[in-house]
Amino acid sequence: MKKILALVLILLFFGISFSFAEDRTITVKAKKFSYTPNKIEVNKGDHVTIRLMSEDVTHGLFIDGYGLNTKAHPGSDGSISFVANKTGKYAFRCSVTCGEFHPYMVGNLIVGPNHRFYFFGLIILVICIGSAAIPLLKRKS
Ligand SMILES: [Cu+2]
Repeated sequence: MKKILALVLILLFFGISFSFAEDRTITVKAKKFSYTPNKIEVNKGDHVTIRLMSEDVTHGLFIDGYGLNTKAHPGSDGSISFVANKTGKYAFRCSVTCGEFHPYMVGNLIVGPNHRFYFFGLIILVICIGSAAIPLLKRKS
């Protein structure tokens, strides 16, 4: 029983320190009037760095909901670093007026649930049920 408890604790420790969060660096290229990519998908808890590169004029990138902003000049990249602690779909838009179609320069940040968290939870649940069932099975035989 003590061994099983130790195993659960070790798994929890590894789960929390390694698997629940991932470092994600995404390079977004901005040019009149679009972003490439215009869809960024991460998981909740990820440490996200968005590097913004401009291919023509000065552009910005503002993330709704997170309230984060950066600017990129041609040859001088912008950068945003944050922890994706809110799930959902958030639009990001250009925060520097760059031309007539500037209001349409948008993309989406999608923060999904942390599947790894549930996966670890499931493993721990299986171990707990297993450890409870073994003494019962032994008693029967
Ligand atoms: Cu722009």
